[in-house]
Amino acid sequence: MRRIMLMTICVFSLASGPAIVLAQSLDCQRPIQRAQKSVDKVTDDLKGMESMPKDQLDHVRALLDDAKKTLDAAREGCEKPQDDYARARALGDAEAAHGYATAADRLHFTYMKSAKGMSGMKNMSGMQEGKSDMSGMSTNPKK
Ligand SMILES: [Cu+2]
Repeated sequence: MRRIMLMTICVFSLASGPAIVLAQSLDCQRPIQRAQKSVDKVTDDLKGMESMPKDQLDHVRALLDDAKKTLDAAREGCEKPQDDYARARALGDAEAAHGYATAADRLHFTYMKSAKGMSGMKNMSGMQEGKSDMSGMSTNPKK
């Protein structure tokens, strides 16, 4: 009886937490869209960045490549998932892709911050004075 009580409480708290709404869904489409947005943003930000030191550019691109690769894997798994496990794997890949893109974005931002006065960096979104938040980094209008 006590065990049933505990289980009931457990199930209840699982169903009621705000973060749990996400945890209950195996939808991989929306995470893929989010990851694609992040990849697009980093790709856009890299335009006109040829004056960056090559090793830095390579590092950002390496992370961006990882993001693209995992995003491809997520798409593949999400398009025709055999079962919930496949769906969950696609979801994991999509989240990983978003993570790599975020890392690329932040690394780029970090490099840019320490390269003040470099020409060609003015177009980099987020480089305006007083902006340190990554979410405000992109100045390009949303496509
Ligand atoms: Cu830059």
